[in-house]
Amino acid sequence: MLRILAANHAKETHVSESSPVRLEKEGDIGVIVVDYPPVNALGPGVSDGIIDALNRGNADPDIRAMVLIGAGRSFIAGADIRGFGTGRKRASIGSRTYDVLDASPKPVVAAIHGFALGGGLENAMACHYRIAVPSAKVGLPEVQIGILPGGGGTQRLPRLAGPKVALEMITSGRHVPAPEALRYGILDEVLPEGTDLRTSAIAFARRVADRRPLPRVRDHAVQVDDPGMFDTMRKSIARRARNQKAPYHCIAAVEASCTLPFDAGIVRENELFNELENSDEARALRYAFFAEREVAKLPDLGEVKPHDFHAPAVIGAGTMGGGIAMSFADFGYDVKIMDANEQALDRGMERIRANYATSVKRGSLAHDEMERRLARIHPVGGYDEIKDCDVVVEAVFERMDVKKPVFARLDHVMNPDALLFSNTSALDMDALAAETKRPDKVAGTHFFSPANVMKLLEVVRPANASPQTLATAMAMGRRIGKISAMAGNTDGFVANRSRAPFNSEMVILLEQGCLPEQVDKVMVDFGYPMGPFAVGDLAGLDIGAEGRKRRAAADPKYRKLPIADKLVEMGRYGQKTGAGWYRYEKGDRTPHPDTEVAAIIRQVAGEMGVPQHNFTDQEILRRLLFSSVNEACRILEEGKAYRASDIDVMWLHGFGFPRYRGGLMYWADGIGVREVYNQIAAWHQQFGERWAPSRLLRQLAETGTPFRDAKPAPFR
Ligand code: 3H9
Repeated sequence: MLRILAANHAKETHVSESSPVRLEKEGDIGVIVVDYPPVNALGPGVSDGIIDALNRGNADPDIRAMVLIGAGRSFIAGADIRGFGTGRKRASIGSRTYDVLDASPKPVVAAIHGFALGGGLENAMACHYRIAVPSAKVGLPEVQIGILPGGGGTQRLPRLAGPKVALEMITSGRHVPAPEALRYGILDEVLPEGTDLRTSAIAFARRVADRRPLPRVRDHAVQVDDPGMFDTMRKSIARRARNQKAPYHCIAAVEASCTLPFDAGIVRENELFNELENSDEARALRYAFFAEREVAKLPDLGEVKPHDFHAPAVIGAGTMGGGIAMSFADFGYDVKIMDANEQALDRGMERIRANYATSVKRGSLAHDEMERRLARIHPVGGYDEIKDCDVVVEAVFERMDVKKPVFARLDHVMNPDALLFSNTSALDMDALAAETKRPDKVAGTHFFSPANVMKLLEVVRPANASPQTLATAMAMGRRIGKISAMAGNTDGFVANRSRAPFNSEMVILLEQGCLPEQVDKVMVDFGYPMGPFAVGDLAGLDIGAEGRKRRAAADPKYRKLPIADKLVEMGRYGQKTGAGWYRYEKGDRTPHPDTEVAAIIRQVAGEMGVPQHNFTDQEILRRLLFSSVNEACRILEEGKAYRASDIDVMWLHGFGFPRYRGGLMYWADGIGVREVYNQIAAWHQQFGERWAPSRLLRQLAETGTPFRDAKPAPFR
């Protein structure tokens, strides 16, 4: 049903009561407003609403041209991702918004602010003109959720921007800023800063209202300068796209734009899209997309507004402290950094400079941007100089007796409102908070190494932290480009605690007959960028040895790892000493399998009297990952994490778990909770206590409840 909300000779609004799209008349221009918060995804009724408004605009003799615009913070963020894989009804080619916009006899101007992504940009490209505000971003990010642009994007973008740009944009999914999109020809005009988009779009529509023929992207020719570019792209993505279909289908679809007429290209795009929508990879990537948004929600803390922070400080200019300071500087914050003595501070600043210089050398950072970032990092000589900062991240040596006095001192010097965060990766946050008279303003902010690169920020929640402190720590992470996830205050917190059994199991596998290179190959084939032994060599084996010593001292039942200890005793610390689990040639980071390591493994296994076994790839994979699934269940049953999907987010962004497998728990759900339980129970019989199934795992198996639906204990 239509009703007229407002009517005067200048502006009338027609809106169907339930439609998220309305047609407003501004004199001779029809303005089609998509109003479907929060980001105007093409949810239920949006596409039909656009078509309906367009038809009415075309039928109205007073309207000469139309504007398509989004209400709220964005143009259109793309198809509704929640609708994929649900068997939703899809319009057929010829009757989709893209087709109807393209065929409109009156010109339509897309007016873009915020984001025009996926189906949003595809609709914009089906319009006859596109204008944008300078802060707008456009892109076809479908590959990141395991599909391809299925609304004509793979055929129209090459016609507008050329196949080379289209290939790069579609295979990366990158959001392209409006000024860059203008250079590529994707936009017709970027408005001057501060101009009102709607007013300008209406004026633009009036200017072009009578121009004929209408410029239709489908009529452009595709200019192919380098026919070899498709194979070159296939080769260049081979490593990062292994085990995945979508990136290759994206290439094939863009290639089709160069070899087929427009309509046949659209049919080909549709076929390729249909092969992807329900693939395992697309399902896992959609799950990851929503898990990353869910992780920001703190369900038991109520509506709480984070503090605004402006002046961060970092204590400790070591590798972690330096990386944390860089994270602040990278996102525009002036940050103070201090250390116990001047030499350490100088060394820290040198390391920061060298890290930035490496990025400049690699071409990922412009030289003047490096200078700007460096200028934001202010080394300071003492606590007096940071006392006015509003958040402090402590990153001093990882020992309680070193951290406690730092916290006591900070509490003494800092403004009473300042928040005190610690980058500890395992120490008891309650004990640190107890050093202060403001335990409500203390929390853990555990960065992963290298801190300026890794996306995960684990926010650790001590018993007395206020909701606002926790919300601020979470928001701080997001402001500096991290994905913040809340963890309980338990040994190793959530990420490292859930990973710890994997770390033990990989060395125990060696005792039983595996070699490091065999385990690494299985994990790389599974999708990790590097195998766990190669990662160990990169991080330094001495670091893990410290942790094992501490745990063995605290727990007489602690499962020792004699092979790993032996390597460290021999001074094989990894890449930095030229030998670890692998050997390294001077100046080269390539790991080479080492017969000396194989001999040590045989010798220790012999001394321990462990029976030797030939492992299949699946056994290796499951031994490593199931051990962690079991521990993750313990974490949930103890109420140390909110959701199984939070643990998945931690594994994706803290440990390089392949995103197209969703995360540890999602992957385990793919196997099935009963099968996981049965295997763990069998290994419990075979290997003893370390494989005892957790209570939650048993419950889930008994009731056939997937991990993703597990109800953890209330957070504590
Ligand atoms: C596509 O278009 C296929 C086509 O080729 C057509 C094929 C036929 N759907 O991220 P935020 C929700 S595929 C459903 O926190 P931000 C999101 O879950 C699509 N929901 O905001 C969250 O909900 P909640 C291609 C969506 O400002 C809320 O909106 N497009 C969608 O940090 C706020 O999101 C994409 O892949 C969606 N498309 O970032 C773009 N988008 O509040 C995906 C968002 O309940 N979206 N939501 O947790 C994004 O990248 C970001 O959301 C965006 C805004 C950059 C737009």
